[in-house]
Amino acid sequence: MAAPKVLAIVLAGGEGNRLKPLTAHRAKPAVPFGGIYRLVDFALSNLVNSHYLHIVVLTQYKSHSLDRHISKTWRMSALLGNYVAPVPAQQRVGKHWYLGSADAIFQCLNIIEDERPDIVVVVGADHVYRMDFSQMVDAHIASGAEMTVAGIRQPIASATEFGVIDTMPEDPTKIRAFLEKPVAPIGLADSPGEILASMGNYVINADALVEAVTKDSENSGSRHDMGGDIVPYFVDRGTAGVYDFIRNDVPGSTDRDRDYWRDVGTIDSYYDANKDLIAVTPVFNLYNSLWPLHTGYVGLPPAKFVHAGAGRLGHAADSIVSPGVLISGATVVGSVLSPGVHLHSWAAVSDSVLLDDVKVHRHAQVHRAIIDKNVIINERARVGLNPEEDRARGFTVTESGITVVPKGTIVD
Ligand code: ADQ
Repeated sequence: MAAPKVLAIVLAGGEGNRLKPLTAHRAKPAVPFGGIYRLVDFALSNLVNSHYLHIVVLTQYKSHSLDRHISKTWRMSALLGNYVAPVPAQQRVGKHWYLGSADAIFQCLNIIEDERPDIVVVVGADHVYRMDFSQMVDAHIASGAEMTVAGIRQPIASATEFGVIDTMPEDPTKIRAFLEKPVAPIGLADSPGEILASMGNYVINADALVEAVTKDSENSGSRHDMGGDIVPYFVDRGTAGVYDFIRNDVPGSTDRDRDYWRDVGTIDSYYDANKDLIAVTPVFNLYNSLWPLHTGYVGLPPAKFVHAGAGRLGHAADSIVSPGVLISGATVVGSVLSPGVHLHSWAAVSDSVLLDDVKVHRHAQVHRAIIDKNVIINERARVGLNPEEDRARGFTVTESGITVVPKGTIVD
């Protein structure tokens, strides 16, 4: 059988409210992660590594930095007919923006009509993981389902964050019921403390998708949401299947990171996922060259460490240090430093994530904090050592005590 023609759609228009203030000026998929990446790079790397090279990225909310990143980083060979195209909301069907993720697809049906794919792979843009979508597509075709939803076990306490999948007892590859973010979820029969959560990734027969989102657009009671409305539509038709992520086997994965998938939807989960990268045996391994994670080349010089001695260390340990970083007589432990970060003598940074071009001046201290782009931390200033003081300065401090300093702030 000839390989099916696949079009990939990346849903990248979400607001990411719970990641504020990191999403105050950028869409969630554009949030920097792991030093040199943006969140959208994980979905796009997975698609490209799966050899799906016709990709549209539907953008909407504060999409400027996302569009710029995609256009700069993800240019592919148009000569070979491959592309990654950011598609902003265009109001093609009326004077309203995308009402939800299903409406985003409905408003872009012209792309499906032009491409005439057999299958559409629809993925979210705000998760950190490795996945070979071609394995899911193969399973989808073999199952005969019209729509297949990728599922992963998650703690039952997180059910309000996810679509929850209930499978048929006689055939666990078929979906019997699907509840979007239920408040009273029922645990799995073999593991009551867990649910099978939708990963927000779908494989759908193209003609069935066109019909589903067209009908959905005519339904005034719909929220026009892939999880809330389109998955239940296929469940009602009896043609929705589930693909258990545990089956996915990406080349080069280790036992430790094979099933890694993080929804970095909150400040705490974003912070924890960054920390996962710097564990001595990484929980998520960035160094798997068989499944490379692509991102923009920033054209910066190598990281440099200077001024050890006279009570200064000029070093970093258990940390990720990006190109263009300058550690001059400062000490860094357990942290992620993004491109262009400069740290000066006797500054101390621990258990923190510093985004692009942050400057930390002499004797300043930063602990358990996320410091957004272009922040300047002045001499002897302290961040993350006193939650009350940080809140009084207008910074967000999470329940677990992570301080977030918004983009461009000057901290004294
Ligand atoms: P959520 O992440 O809460 O749940 P949503 O906010 O719709 O759902 O985001 C899903 C994806 O769609 C994100 O990548 C987002 O950026 C994008 N998106 C949202 N609104 C959009 C719009 N108007 N235009 C374009 N893109 C848009 C979803 C599913 C759940 C599943 C979780 C997994 O609904 O069933 O469990 O993802 O995290």
